[in-house]
Amino acid sequence: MKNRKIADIFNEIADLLEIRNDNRFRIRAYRRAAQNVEGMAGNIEDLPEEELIKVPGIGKDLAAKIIEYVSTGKMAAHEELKKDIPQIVLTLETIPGLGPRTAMLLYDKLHIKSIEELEKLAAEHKLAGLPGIKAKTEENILKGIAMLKRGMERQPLGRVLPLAQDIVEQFTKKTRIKKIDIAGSIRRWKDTVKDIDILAMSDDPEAAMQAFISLPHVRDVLMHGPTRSSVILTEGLQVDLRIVGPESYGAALAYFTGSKEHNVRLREMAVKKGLSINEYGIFRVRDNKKLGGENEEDAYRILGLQYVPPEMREDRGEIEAAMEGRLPQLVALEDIRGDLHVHSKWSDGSHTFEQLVEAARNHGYGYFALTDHTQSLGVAHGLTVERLMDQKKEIDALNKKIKNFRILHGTEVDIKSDGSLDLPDDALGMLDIVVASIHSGFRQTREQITSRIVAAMKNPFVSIIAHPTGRLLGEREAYEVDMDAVLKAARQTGTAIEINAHPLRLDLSDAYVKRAKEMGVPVAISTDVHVTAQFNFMNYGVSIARRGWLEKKDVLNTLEVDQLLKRLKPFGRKQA
Ligand code: DGT
Ligand code: CA
Ligand code: ZN
Repeated sequence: MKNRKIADIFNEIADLLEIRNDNRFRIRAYRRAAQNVEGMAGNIEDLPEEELIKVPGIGKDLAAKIIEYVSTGKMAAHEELKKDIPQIVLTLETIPGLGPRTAMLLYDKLHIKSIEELEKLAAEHKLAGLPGIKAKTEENILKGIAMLKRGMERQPLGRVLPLAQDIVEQFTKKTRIKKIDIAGSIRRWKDTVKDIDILAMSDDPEAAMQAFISLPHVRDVLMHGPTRSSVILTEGLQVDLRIVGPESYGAALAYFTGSKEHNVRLREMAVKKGLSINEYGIFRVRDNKKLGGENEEDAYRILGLQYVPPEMREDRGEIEAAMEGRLPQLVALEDIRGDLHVHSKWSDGSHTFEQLVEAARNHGYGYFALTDHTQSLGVAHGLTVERLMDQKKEIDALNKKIKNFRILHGTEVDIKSDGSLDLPDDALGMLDIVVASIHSGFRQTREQITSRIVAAMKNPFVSIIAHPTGRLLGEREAYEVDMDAVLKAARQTGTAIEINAHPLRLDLSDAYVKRAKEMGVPVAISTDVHVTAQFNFMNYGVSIARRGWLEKKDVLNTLEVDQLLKRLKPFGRKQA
């Protein structure tokens, strides 16, 4: 599948155009195309031109470029642009927070040849004095480089999970496998992942291992044995495969799912009972009798614990809860009835209301909230009050036409730098739902950002705070914010908090989600759809909710629309 590769090239073309200070609409067109190609279902290389031009954001010109790439492995326009701009400028631009212009400037003035060189110069304050570079900029560059290095160690789950699934699929096609599971942090749905751990059962481990190390993804083989092999993928990630027999499959699955901290606690409990647990099974120490290990549940049962779902295995109190029989009944994907953060063509989304309704219905939903951006976000075609009212007319008309489905009219109102909202209250008051979020001023102090969000929550019409910490995994740290103060204000004002399910956001993160639950703050799990395929991200959001111990009753969008409107601030808003 070439979708990802083509999206990367379009993004790189946009970067190159940005470095050249090219037309911003042209730059935006490439970014939008990249977003749509990446979000497409199916292989882009299978589409003929007449189908390609139907993909939103792809016209004749970009369709031709895609076809050129599929048939030749290159895009002339991309190669041409790369000629003018040294590779190092693009490399510097991968440093989070460092824009294309600064990258070009650093190259022009200082002829920087590597990130290490830049790091050294910034640490020695040798950048200050260049146009536009202050002491604070040097500090931000150092932070960005540290983040880049960390990002290379851990990748977002949303990148790694599809890759892991692809490897499992290709592997099981090549050789006969009786059972296979992805274990480790991926099975626990941790937001970032270091490597891929796979466990399998086979009658012919040697043949299976041979098939594994010769998969097309494999760049290097680090270790090759009959029960364990390790490889490095062309994408740079390590994959460990272990093959075990049926008698200890469950024990191995529990062991390699982790977390290490959770497993350590289980082993300590075992020791106190005269038992021992390892990746082969659970044993009675006195006579070394094997008591279990075939199934993952065995150790929990023998220790007198409830079975702990993988997402909870972090030693955050789940062992105590399992001991006392009070593990929560975790929310599941099937419980979700709608999506409360959706963009359309009216702002920076790619689809029409009708297309969004069809896609939401295919997910079994009964509603979604249309929440386009507001006026101050010019690049995203944010809506003025006037356009918002036009939009309302269209939505009202469409709602009359469609059966058994409701579009809630809302907005994602920008919380401006001074804490005021980007639309007046009388406009907000006409909507079914208001989602508020921060899109600028990320470098304000902790006090400033906290009071901006609290001010937004005090507005009587703001129903939900979206992506509450603003992080972009691998690209941007969360802004400084006192989340405890935010959660407290959420509780006082009845405002809900979003788990943004976009796999590069996963914001709020799991630990804060658990805190929100403990404080009685309602949560919405939303995908922030910009292309219909992104409704699929709900899975990631639900997993974060599960990692935060949420049950169905803790999540607003498990409710049917009428119940939802009763529970959403301002409460008891007009009914359908
Ligand atoms: P990460 O960092 O995203 O790869 O996270 P994990 O949890 O996948 O960690 P990893 O790949 O180092 O190990 C996979 C599982 O294997 C881990 O969750 C528990 C188990 N494990 C690894 N090393 C140890 C160890 O030293 N002691 C114990 N008890 N378990 C271990
Ligand atoms: Ca791992
Ligand atoms: Zn949004």
